[in-house]
Amino acid sequence: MSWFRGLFSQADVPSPDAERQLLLYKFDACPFCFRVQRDIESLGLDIPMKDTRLDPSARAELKAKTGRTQVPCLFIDGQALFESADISAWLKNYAKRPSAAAT
Ligand SMILES: N[C@@H](CCC(=O)N[C@@H](CS)C(=O)NCC(=O)O)C(=O)O
Repeated sequence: MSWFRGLFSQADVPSPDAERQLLLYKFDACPFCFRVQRDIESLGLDIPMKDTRLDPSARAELKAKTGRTQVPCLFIDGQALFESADISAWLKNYAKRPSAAAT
């Protein structure tokens, strides 16, 4: 979806209109992560998460994949999306994907 890509500073973010494999890196004391987790809950999404403070290997994994340790970071089909506002906007669109209505 070309209109969608224009919303984000990060290139190659898969569009939210199809089923995607998601993984959120976060830690609990992070207010930006809290906001994303609150949105995930209110949207009724079930997304696997890794805590980079509780699990040093998760932090190392995030660093190895992206060169950064910043959270929240949402992996969408293996593509990293940083920035809580961008993540929340993507998730709000993802919750409206056509296949979500069928489940
Ligand atoms: N603008 C970012 C800020 C994210 C941020 O500052 N995260 C902090 C934790 S609250 C962090 O990951 N700091 C460690 C690091 O950058 O390596 C967002 O809205 O997601």
